[in-house]
Amino acid sequence: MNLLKRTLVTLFTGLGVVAGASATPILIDFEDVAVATGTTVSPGIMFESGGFRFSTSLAGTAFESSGLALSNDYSVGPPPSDLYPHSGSTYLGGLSFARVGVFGVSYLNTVTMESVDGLSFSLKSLDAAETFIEVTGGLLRNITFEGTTVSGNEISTMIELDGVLDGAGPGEDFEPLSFGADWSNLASLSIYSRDFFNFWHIDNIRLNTGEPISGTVASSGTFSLLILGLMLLRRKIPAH
Ligand SMILES: [Ca+2]
Ligand SMILES: [Ca+2]
Repeated sequence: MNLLKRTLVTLFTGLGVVAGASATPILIDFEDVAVATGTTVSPGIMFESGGFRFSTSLAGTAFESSGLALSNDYSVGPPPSDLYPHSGSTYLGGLSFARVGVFGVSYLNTVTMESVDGLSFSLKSLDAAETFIEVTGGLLRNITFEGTTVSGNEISTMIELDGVLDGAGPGEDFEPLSFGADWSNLASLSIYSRDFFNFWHIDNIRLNTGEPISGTVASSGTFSLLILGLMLLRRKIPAH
């Protein structure tokens, strides 16, 4: 194979790595995590579901086992003393913040999700719900979502929940939330609430995975190959 042919093969192979990437739809419904019906468990500071890793920013604090909760039709008592949402399945809960005593130091709990395989992703939709616990006196009313793109840009939205929560059994506790095209090419998604001291809940996260995040490096590598190829070709062409 002569130099020109070798160079072209190398270039097209490199470009093919980038052009071959395609979006893959994913549903994260948390059913791949074993949680017995009627219970809630702490997965610790992180867990994996649907090829994604979920972690809490409370890791390293005295509250690190409180940041994440996986519940499956869990209910402490009959309404209105305790109302956990119902989705007929397992869902993820995130504590809004942890605090030392009633007026002590507070730690905002941010739950971050990212691809285990280092893939970028586009968030499409998810189901979200609140919790009401009468003994603590309040209803968590909003959730904030913050996406960080592969290129480092950030996108954020705070969503007011509908306040509809009737606890165990079929109901309308969870509401569907949709995300537009701006929520594409994400490297990570962070979820938190600065609202009332309580849990927010999500289930059925729909997204499309894309290129490996290191694909941006691959792209750079492809351009390096292009420059190298042009240099080699230039050396091959006799000077006038
Ligand atoms: Ca589920
Ligand atoms: Ca609701």
